[in-house]
Amino acid sequence: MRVTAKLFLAASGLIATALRAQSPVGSAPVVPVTTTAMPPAAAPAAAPTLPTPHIGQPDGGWNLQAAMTPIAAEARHVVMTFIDPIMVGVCIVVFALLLYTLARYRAGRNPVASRTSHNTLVEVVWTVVPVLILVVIAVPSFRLLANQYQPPKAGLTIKATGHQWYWEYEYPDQGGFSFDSIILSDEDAAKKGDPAKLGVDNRVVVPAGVTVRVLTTAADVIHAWAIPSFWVQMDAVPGRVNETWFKVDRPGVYYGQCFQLCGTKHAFMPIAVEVVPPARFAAWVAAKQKENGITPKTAAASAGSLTSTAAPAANAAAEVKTGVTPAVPTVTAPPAPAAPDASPATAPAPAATK
Ligand SMILES: [Cu+2]
Repeated sequence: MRVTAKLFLAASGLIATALRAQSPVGSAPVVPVTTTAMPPAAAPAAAPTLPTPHIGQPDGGWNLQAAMTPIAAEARHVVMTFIDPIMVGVCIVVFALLLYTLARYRAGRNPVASRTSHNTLVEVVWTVVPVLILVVIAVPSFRLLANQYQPPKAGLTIKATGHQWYWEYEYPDQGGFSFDSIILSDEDAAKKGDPAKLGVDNRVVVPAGVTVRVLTTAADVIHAWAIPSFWVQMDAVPGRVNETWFKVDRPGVYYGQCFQLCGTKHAFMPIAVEVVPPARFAAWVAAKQKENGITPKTAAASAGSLTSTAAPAANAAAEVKTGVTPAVPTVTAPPAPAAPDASPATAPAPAATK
């Protein structure tokens, strides 16, 4: 028993040394988003964006998907360089102790069984060491959680409603148009360049570099809106609205799925998010508004409350596309509550947002 205790102590010392060597707590540099390269010049508005292999979709590997948002980069760093090594270390120690015990205390070597039933030192060690490990893990985990729940000011709000078994999207600040997003057959997905089982007929389109707030709800049972490469997963619950957010700088197509068992076709309601340059987003919004007979009343309504510096250009592009004379924003509503980071370009907040 004394030998076991010594082994335990040695093992916990090893873990402590390993943790110190890792030492990501406190000084952890936030890993930048791994891929910031922009694709070639923006394609014409009509052509759908093609996904990039291994980006924003499962690639059969063991690791988490490449991070496409700052939060995903931070989460990936916490998991892969911090929690994974601790898990591997714990497994090695536990299995080594198990093997040692099996060999050392086998019946053949111990004809007279030990009657030991209690060892204070060992009991203290196997209680304190796991507690310390959990405390060490808690520090970066809580920091990540806090960052996730302190989103920057949103530039665009979209609403995702889960149905059995498809998603419906609404753009409340762009005139409130909505559309359904339904899975494509494997043949149609291949034609469009989408991975099998992940392609949809209508993708969610959002502008690059803009913080997007996603409101999730459901019309029948509980679903969940999730994009692994964004580190976003939020339940969509009937009768209530949840909120999550993401900000992606790199234009491209990113896939997710419903993450809540919601019925027989749970696996067949994928999510495809197409991130496009702001000007192209404005053109897409204008086309959608035209299709739905929505006339943007003000410049602000055409591109919503995009707060990035690209917003004015986006508005202009939307006006050109719709042929709407940009009514000088007759702002009657008081300016939105002054947020410290509110840019002057966003002053004309859409009057009818809710
Ligand atoms: Cu679902």
